[in-house]
Amino acid sequence: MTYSKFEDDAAVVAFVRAHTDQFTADEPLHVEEIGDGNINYIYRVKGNEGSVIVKQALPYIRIIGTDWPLSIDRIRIEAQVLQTEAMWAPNFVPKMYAFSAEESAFAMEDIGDHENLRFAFIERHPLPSLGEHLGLFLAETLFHTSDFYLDYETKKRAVANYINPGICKITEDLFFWDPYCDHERNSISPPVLEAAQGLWNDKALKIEVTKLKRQFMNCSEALVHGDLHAGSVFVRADSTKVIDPEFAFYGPMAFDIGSIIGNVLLNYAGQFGLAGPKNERDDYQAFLLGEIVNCWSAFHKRFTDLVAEKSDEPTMSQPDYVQTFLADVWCETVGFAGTEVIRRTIGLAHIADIDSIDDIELRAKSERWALALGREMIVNRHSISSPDALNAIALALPY
Ligand code: SR1
Ligand code: MG
Repeated sequence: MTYSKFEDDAAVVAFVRAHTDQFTADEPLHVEEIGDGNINYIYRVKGNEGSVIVKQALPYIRIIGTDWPLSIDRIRIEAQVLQTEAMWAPNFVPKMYAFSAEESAFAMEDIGDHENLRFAFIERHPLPSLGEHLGLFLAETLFHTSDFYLDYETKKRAVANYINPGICKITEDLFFWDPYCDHERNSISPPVLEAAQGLWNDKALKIEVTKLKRQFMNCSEALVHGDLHAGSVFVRADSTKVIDPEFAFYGPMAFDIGSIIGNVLLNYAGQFGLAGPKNERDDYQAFLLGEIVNCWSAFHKRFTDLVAEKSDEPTMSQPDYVQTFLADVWCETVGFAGTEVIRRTIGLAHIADIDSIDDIELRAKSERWALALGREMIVNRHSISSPDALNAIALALPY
């Protein structure tokens, strides 16, 4: 089958009318393409009152084109993951309305009353429940898709169902290889080149990154979101929604937790380059570090409670095992967070938190700070035993 982009607005409208009952038959619909992501096409379809979002995947990466082919099975995976997440964490994901394999597209709830977390961070919007919400989302989705909850057969069939090779290869390359060598995909600002070269020549670091890569490739622990950066989260003061699980697969729980914590720390780094009084920056950075603590605490507590309430697997439900397990997950979380911090600073896919700093020298200070923090997190993850210990490192690292 050949998959092609919706030809025009009428095709998007026809898709929505054929697959959902969100609009009346005679209601005029307006289509707007709103996607600013790297990979797919996203449309908002508005009626007289309501609206829906349509997402379409094509057999290649949108920002690169047909030179980088990518299986459209990712859209099937994304639709199924959104439905699985909705079973366990319904408040934290948009509702899925319909999926069509023929058009490699789905329609879902419009969460346009929320704003993207990346821009909320850059604007320093107050988000008092962010860490707690993310921790709960992670505990519910990761516990209920793991061996702590699923029986042996269901779990293994789920691992097979979510095999996502082309997508995982993107992460294997962009997180665990490109930033550690002089790769053509990297994007390195000239004043940061020397610091990047320091990483390329850092044998101890590269061995530790390879250990994390092995973990990413071989630890089929839970159905992870797989791309939990700030752009995949939408927020209001009282609500948090996680979108875009097209990178989902059975991987290490710590990869998700580390990805989002890495993004909090990247925004922390970007705060150094924002204008405004120092006390306001200090306050916002303190808020960010507090949300790392809140996220891990909420995850830890909810996961521990879920094991006590629902886990009957005889070995994993042994008293006290979960605390050993969570200590290991924290250690890996710190390492994966470090890889996210580094790859967003000198790899292919940068982030606005740092790239929007206009002054190249000021931006380079944030970038060098991020590289130093990321390295420390990867190499010394075994001795960074808690979120407080991690935050102490961020506070002590000179800018
Ligand atoms: C070519 S894809 C680049 C990045 O965009 C996605 O959102 C993932 O984060 C991926 O690494
Ligand atoms: Mg995405």
